[in-house]
Amino acid sequence: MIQKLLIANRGEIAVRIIRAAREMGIATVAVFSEIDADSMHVRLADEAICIGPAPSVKSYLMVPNIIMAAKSSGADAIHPGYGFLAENADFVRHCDEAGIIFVGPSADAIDRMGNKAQARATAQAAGVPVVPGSDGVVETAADAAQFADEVGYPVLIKASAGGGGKGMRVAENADELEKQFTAAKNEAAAAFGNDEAYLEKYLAKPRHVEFQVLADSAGNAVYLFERDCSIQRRHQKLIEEAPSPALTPQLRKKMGEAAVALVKAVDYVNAATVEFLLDKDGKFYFMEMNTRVQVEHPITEQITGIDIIKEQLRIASGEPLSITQDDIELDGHAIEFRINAEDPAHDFRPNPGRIDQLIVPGGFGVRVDTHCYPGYLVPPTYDSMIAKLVIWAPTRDEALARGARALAEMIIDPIKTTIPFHQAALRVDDFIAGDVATDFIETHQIDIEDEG
Ligand code: MV4
Repeated sequence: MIQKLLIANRGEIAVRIIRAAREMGIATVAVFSEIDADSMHVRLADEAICIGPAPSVKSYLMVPNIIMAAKSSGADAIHPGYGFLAENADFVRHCDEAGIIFVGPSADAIDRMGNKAQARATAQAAGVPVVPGSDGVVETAADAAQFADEVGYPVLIKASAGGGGKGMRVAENADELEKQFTAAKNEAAAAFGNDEAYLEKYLAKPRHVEFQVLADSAGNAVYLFERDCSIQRRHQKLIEEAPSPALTPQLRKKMGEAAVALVKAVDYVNAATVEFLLDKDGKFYFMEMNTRVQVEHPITEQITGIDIIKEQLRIASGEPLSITQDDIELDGHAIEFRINAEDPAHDFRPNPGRIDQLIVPGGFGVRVDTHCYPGYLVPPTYDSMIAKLVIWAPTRDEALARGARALAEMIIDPIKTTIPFHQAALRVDDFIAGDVATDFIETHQIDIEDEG
C-alpha cells in the first residue's frame, strides 16, 4: 500500500484526494503555487511544498518541480487529479523513471486514448459502436468530400489531437467542406502541433452519456453505471446527473459492457471514463475515453456507495478490485451542480475575489465538495470552479426538489456564482422532464434572476 501520496493538484479535487488518503492512513504532501499558500489543500495535508509562482506553467505544470517535491518529501506515489498533468504521458514517464507510482493508467494507455482517431479505431476493433466515419485520418479535402458523399451531410471534421470540443468543425454541405476541412487542420496544427483530422457523420441533438470504469492490474474491470453530462456551455459541463434519465436497464447494461470491453482491449489500469453520444433513437456511439478521474465523479459515488478515489489508490497499490460487477447496485438518483465564480447574468464572465460570507447547505443527501472557507480569496489565475453541490435522493424528482432547496440555502457573498443559473435551470420544464440534449442551453430560455 502507498505510504505517502503527493497530490499534484489544487482546489476541491486536492482536498478530495487528501480526505480519501487520510482515511486510508496514507500520509499526504500538498504542492502549491505562491498564490495558493493559504488554500485549504495546503492546510489539510501533512506536508506542503511550494513549487513556484502563480502561473500554472510555472507551478502545477512544472514536471521537474513536482518530481523533486515527491523525492524530497519521500512520497512514493503521485495523484494528478484532473486537468494539469492528469493526462500527460510524459509526466507519467517521469514518475516511472523516478520510481514514483502514478495513480492512473500507463503512459502508453494515455497516448493511445489521447489520439482520438486511434481511440476510435481501437473502440471499433473492440466491438464498440462508433459514429459512421472515416477509416482513420483523412489526408485531403477530396478524400473528405468522398467520405461525406457516402455518409451524407452534415459531417464533423475532428482533430486527432483534439478532444473536449477543441479542433472540431461542422460542414453542412459540399460547398462548405473544403473550407471547414482546411480550417480544422490549420486550427489543429496551431493548437496541438498535429494537423491530423478524421470525419464523422454529425449527430444532431445528442446526449453526452459517460460510463465510469474501474480496472485493476489483474485484468478485472467493472462499470459503475453512467453520468448524463448534456447540460454544457461551450463544452464546459454545468450540471451532471446519475443515472441518465434517457437509459433503460437494457441499454445501461449494453453500454456498460461496451465500456468495459474497450478498457480491457487496451490493457487499461485504474479509473477511466468512456464517453458516448446517445441519439434520440437510443443508439449509442463511442465518442472519447478520458484517462483521469473526472470532476463529476461524486454523483457516481452517491448512487453506488463506492469511493472512487480510494479505489484508485488501492489499484495503484497493486491491490485487486474488492468488488465484482454483481456487487454494484444502482441506488437512487444524484445531481451535481458546478458552482463557478462566474456571473451567469453577464455571459458567465469570471468573478473572482474574497469570500466574506460562506454558508453551505446540508441535510440528508446534500454533499458540498469545496476548498473555500470564509475569508478565502478566489484567485483569477485558475479554473473558476469553487464548489460542487452534489445531491442524492431516492428518485430524480426528489433530487430536483432537494437541489432547489439546497441551492436556496447556499450563500457565497459577495462574489457572483452560477447558483442563479442552476436555480433557473431547475424551473425549465424540459430539464424537469429530463428531456435534454447537448444543445440545451442554446435552445432554452433560462431566466436568471440577477442578484443585483
Ligand atoms: C460529436 C457531436 C455530434 N456528432 N460527434 C463535442 C466534444 C467532443 N466530446 C465531441 N463532441 C461532439 N461530437 C458527432 N459525430 C457533438 C458533439 C458535441 C458535444 C458532445 C458532448 C457534449 C457536448 C457537446 C457539445 C457540442 C458538440
